[in-house]
This record gives sequence, C-alpha cells and structure tokens, in this order.
Amino acid sequence: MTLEDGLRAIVGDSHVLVDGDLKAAFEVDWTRRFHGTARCVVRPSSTSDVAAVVRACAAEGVPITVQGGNSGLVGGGVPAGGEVLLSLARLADLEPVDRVAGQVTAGAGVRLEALQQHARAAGMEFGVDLAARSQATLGGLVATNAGGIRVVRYGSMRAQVVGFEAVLADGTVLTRLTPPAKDNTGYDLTQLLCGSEGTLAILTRLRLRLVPPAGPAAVALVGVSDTTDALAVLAAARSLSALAAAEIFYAAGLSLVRAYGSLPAPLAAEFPAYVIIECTGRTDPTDELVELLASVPEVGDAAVAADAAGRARLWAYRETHTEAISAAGVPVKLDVCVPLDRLSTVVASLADVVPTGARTILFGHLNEGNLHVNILDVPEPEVEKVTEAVLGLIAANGGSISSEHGVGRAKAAWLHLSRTPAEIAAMRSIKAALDPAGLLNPGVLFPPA
Ligand code: 2HG
Ligand code: ZN
Repeated sequence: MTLEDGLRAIVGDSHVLVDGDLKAAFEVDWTRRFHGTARCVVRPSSTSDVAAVVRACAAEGVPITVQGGNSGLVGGGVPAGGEVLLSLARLADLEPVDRVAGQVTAGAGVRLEALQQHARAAGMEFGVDLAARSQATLGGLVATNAGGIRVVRYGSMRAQVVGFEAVLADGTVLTRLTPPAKDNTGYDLTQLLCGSEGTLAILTRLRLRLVPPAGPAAVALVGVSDTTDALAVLAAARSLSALAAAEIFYAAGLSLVRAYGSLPAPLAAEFPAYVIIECTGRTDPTDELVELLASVPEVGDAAVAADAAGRARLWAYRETHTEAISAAGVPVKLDVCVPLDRLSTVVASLADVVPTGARTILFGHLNEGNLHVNILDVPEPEVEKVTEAVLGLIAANGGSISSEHGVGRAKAAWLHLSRTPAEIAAMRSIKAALDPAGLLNPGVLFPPA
C-alpha cells in the first residue's frame, strides 16, 4: 500500500489530491514568490484524522508542510518539494461562544472573518483584525503570532490564545483547550506553540479569548510631512481614551492604491506621509478625536469619518496596499519592527540600501514601529542582496527581522540577525525534542544546519 492509499483510507478518496491541476493552488503562496511541488495534498476534517495522517507520514519518514488559508507572506505554508501538504481548511468547527468565560473554541481552519462574525453575533468581538481577514485561518494566525491593526489595543494573536489542541510529529494529540484560569504547573506549551510556525506541532483547535464590543468608532486619515511628524501624531493620540489603531503609509503607496482602486485623493493637498487613527469607545469618540487633531501642530490636514461607510472608505487607503502592490508585481516583502526612536532614521536609510530603479513602498503599524517594506522591480538575482541589506539595516538599528508575518522560508537564512547563537541553539533543542526526524515544516524558521 502506498502512502497515498493509506491517506485515502483516513480522509476519503476525494480529500487526497495528487493531480497537478488540483494541487496547484496549494503549491504557490499569495505573493507568488514561493512555490514547490507537494507529493500530495491531504485535507483531514478532525484532530484524530490529522493525527492519523501524521502517523502515516512519520512511518514513511515523509515530511509535512502545514497550510491554513494560504495567506502567509513568508513562504511558510507552501512546500519546498516532495512534502505532503496538510491543509487544515476543513477543520472549521466553531463552537457556541462561552459567554460566562468570554471565550470560544474554534477549529484551526476557521477563517478570521467567520470568527469575528460569530463573536459579534454573541455581543462580543475578537481582538485581532487584519486586512486578510477573509482568507487567513486561526491555525496560521496563531502559528505565526499574527498582529494586524488592533495590537495597540489588544496585543498580538498570542495574547488571545487561552488553550489549544495540537498533533505532535509522532501523531500524539496534546489537548489543553480549557485550562484552569490560573495554572502554574510547568512549561507554557500554549505560548510555546504561538509563533512556532508549524515546526513543533500542528494546531488543530484553539480556545480564544473574546473582548467587549468596540462601540461607536471614528477614523481619521491625517496628512503629515514625514515620519517624525507621524510619530508626533501618535504621541498625541496616546492621550485618547479610546485609541484602537494607529497606522502609517506614504505617498508612494497612496498613489499605487489610488490607481489600483480608482480612488480619489483622500485630502485636498498631497502629503509625504499619512497616519490613520481609529478610536472606539463606549460613547461616540468623534469629538475627542477631532479636538485632539486640531491641537497637534504637525497635522497638515485630516479627514474624519464616524459612519461605517466613511470609515471603510478611509481604511481602504491603508488596507488595499498589499493587493495594489501585488497587482504591480512580485515584491521583495519584508515585515520588520524597529524601535520608535529609530523609525525616522530607518525610513530615511532604506533609500540607500535599495537598488536604483526599484520602487519602495512602506506602510504598517505605527504604534509598534512595524514597517512593511515592499520593494518592487528587483531583478531575481538581486533579491537576496536586497533582503540582506534591508534586514541588516533593521538589525543594526535594534529591530526585528520579522514583526508579525513570521520567518518562514523567506527569512530563515537571516534568523541570526534577530536571535543570538545561544537562543538559536536552545530553539533547535526544542525542535529536536518534539520533532526529532524534522518532519514538520522543514525549511521553515531555521536555516539549514
Ligand atoms: C498588513 O499590515 C499586512 O496589511 C500585509 O501585514 C503587509 O503586504 C504586506 O507587506
Ligand atoms: Zn501588517
């Protein structure tokens, strides 16, 4: 019996894909930069089936690439070549909201938007939101410790995770879905798996914390002269009682986004940089936001919207950056984090490390100093050199080479820029203990030994 026959016996014939055309969509990532051929695609629908699939692969020593919504941006969810691609999309069970605990249990394949709607229907919210909400799945969001636009208020994905169920590399199932609210009994396995990028275990179910409903909202799109002035707006916004998002983008990104979406100019005049501030509160935060902006000398101009359509219209200038860039080409996409007191310097210095002729589009999450560095028109042979130069600049400024997208395949070679040799050795020891044969997501996170 072949491995494929064994997998068919577990998940059913129609959920083992071996045909090239059927596998194709799973073999290339959202950016189109990362691709590889999977031995087959297998789509289990329960934790026990995932465990059986893992045991079958382990018995043959066949590595596994784990994939959720395939919205990742670092090549972490696509095969390098020859792996079984394990798609978790069918693990989409969503249990009723536990209103007493303010928590919900959901399958790893549940899409973020579905969870958000589910929470809202129960009078709650989920604390993470991001532009890829209709595609990204919970397992991937936890495995990469995704961030998004609400980190300023609620923290990253790891701050929302209460418990988990996961399958280890030998098929053992770990279930710790509803641990006691306080429990100091040893290692925190839940947090260990957050951000582990599928290298230690395969998350199949998650227990997630919900947050109170956001209440009335107001959004401001603010034009400023430069990054320093954007930070002055952020500093002032910290005094708002209901700050819910603080984002940045620049003129180059705006012109791409406008052309892509046929959007009008957001403000009467053009500015080098733009900040989006969102406030949500128990009472309408619009007046507080407008008064604050009027008091900040660095604000060049601002558009404010309180109604849902107006807010969506302003957010579109920020949220369609990724799509607009992708429509213009395959960028070198680097998600980095720099200390706020280095942000202006780093933004200015990036121009020096990007090759002439390339277009650099910067945007991101201002509150965390999380810049999405997208560089278009870099010839393929220069991609590695450009990556090295940008990540080197970030490390030299005390930043992180991965802020919220993960390391994946894209940045594995540069892990040493953010982690010490001792830390990498400790991480390798953990990996070796939980996955001694290196079967889970090979090539992701760690550089080749
Ligand atoms: C965002 O903040 C995402 O919109 C995507 O993290 C960033 O495309 C990117 O570089
Ligand atoms: Zn982002």
